[in-house]
Amino acid sequence: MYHLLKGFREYMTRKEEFSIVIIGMDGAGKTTLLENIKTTYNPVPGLPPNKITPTVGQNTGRITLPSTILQFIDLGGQSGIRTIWDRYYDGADALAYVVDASDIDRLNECWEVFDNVLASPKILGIPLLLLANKQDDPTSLSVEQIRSSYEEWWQNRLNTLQRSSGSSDQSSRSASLDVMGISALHGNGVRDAVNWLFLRVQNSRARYVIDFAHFLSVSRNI
Ligand SMILES: Nc1nc2c(ncn2[C@@H]2O[C@H](COP(=O)(O)OP(=O)(O)O)[C@@H](O)[C@H]2O)c(=O)[nH]1
Ligand SMILES: [Mg+2]
Repeated sequence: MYHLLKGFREYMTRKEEFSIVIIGMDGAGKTTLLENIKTTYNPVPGLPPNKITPTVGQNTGRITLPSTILQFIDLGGQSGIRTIWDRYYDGADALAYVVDASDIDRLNECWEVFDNVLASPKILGIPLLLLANKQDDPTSLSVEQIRSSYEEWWQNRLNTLQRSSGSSDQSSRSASLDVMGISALHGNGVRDAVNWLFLRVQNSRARYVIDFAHFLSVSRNI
C-alpha cells in the first residue's frame, strides 16, 4: 500500500506531458502558430515569421506551464504529406486544425481535408479545436462565418450524397465543435487557444486521477 501511495503522490506532483498535434492545409499558418506559441511561452523565442519556410515533415516545440508540459507537433499540410497525419493521432492528446480564414477560394478543399480528419476513428475522444487563423487580415471570415461555412459545406455534402445514416457521429461532433479566432502572426487569441488545449488535456488527466482514486478505495476494501 505504501508503494501504491508513494506512486500516487509522485504521479500527482510530476509534470505531466501532453502532445498536441497541429494540422491544416499548407499555408494555413500552422508553423507561424507554433513559433508564436514558442515566443509567447518560452525564454528562447521561436522563429520570426519571415524566417519560416514551408514545412516538410514536422516541426516541434515544447512549452512548460505550472503543472504541465505541452509538446506541439506541427505537421506539413501539402496534399502529398497529409496521409501521414493519421499516424500521429494515436499519440495525440488534443488536435488543433488551423484554417486560413482569408483563403475563401480554398475553403471547400479545407473542409474536405477536415472531414477526412473527422472521419478517422482514431480521433474519437480526442479534444479538437478549430482555429480560424489570420483574423488580423480584414478580408478574413470571422469565427461565426467559418463555423457557418463548415456547417453549410457539411449540409451540402449530406444533400449531395443523400445519406443520413452513419453520419450522425460526425454531424453531432460538428455541432459541438469549438472554433476560436486567432492571428498566429500577431499572437491575438493564441493564449486563449493554448488555455483551451491546456484545460482540455488537464481534464483528461483529472479523469485518470479519479479512476486511480477509485481504484485505491476499491483496493483498500479488498
Ligand atoms: N496575415 C496573416 N498571415 C499569416 C498568419 N499566420 C500565417 N500567416 C502567413 O501565411 C503564410 C503561411 O504560413 P505558414 O505558417 O508557413 O503556414 P503552414 O503551411 O500552415 O505552416 C505565411 O506567409 C505567413 O506569414 C496570420 O495570422 N495572419
Ligand atoms: Mg508549415
